[in-house]
Amino acid sequence: MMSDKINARNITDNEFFYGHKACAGCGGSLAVRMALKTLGERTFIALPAGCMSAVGFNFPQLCFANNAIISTFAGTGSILTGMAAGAKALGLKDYHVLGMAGDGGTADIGIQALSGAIDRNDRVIYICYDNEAYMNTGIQKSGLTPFGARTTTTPAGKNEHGNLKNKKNMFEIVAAHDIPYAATASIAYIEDFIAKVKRASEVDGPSYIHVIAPCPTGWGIPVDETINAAKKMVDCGLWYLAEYYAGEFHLNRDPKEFTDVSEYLRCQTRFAHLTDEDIEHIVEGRDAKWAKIRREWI
Ligand SMILES: Cc1ncc(C[n+]2csc(CCOP(=O)(O)OP(=O)(O)O)c2C)c(N)n1
Ligand code: SF4
Ligand SMILES: [Mg+2]
Repeated sequence: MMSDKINARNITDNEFFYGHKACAGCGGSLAVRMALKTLGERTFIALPAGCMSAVGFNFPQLCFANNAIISTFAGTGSILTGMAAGAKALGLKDYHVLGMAGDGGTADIGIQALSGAIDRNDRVIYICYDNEAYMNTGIQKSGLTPFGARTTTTPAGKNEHGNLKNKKNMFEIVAAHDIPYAATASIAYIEDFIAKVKRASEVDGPSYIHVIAPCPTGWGIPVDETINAAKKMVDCGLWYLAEYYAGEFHLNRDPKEFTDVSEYLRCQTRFAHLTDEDIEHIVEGRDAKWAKIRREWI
């Protein structure tokens, strides 16, 4: 897909999300900040219950320069439809309708509203910032929590080794709707993320971006390790950078060699309990997934 080049050098100096109360090193706040810098001031943003709305709307202080609203937890997709219809009815021109929801708000409680918005073919951009748990309420497991992660609802001890389920694949679930544009991203590969947000803004219909945004508080990493953790996740093959458009998947990055999975896992306290067998199981899952990707997408 073509789009005017926008990158870390020529992106605007204007800030649209500042003064918020996110923890130091919060990956989600970086995703919101960079998405809004890419899309600009005439972006109407909806955020459901979750960390980004909790830290962004502190009455009487609104931390968004844009027109921003908190949606119901389950309703991001449907509120985007309403915003798009409202803007059209007012005859507005040159604007974007953006939703930014967490992994719980997207893959669990908000999945049917998102599915409906895609089905209605509304011109809306939906970004899931994925920190792999319900962070705002104290780190509970979501449908996007990975295998082995310790959360308050998937404890780890002698007999239990954290979450027993694999992460849902929201990117491929969304692609199965035959959406005009979907992508995966990581805040560690910020130029790739920015370019994908720009492409999404050029689509005449719904678009979806799934961006990994580590949470130092929930992952148990130092606050200055957010980007490194996000990078390691891509480089060790537990996340991939891809797009879906015109009915096909496109892999954006195909590492010749993966970095060490255990190095990625062991830098986070949420995985501290994992045994060598657990890690072997995770590596096997990674290899099976990449074999399928390389067979079917390249
Ligand atoms: C209907 C409803 N159920 C539960 C809640 C409580 N709640 C608020 S934020 C949140 C966690 C959101 O998790 P996620 O979507 O992953 O976003 P994050 O907090 O991780 O940024 C929950 C459970 C709510 N506000 N509304
Ligand atoms: S708990 Fe995590 S996601 Fe929430 S504001 Fe803090 S770092 Fe960000
Ligand atoms: Mg979350």
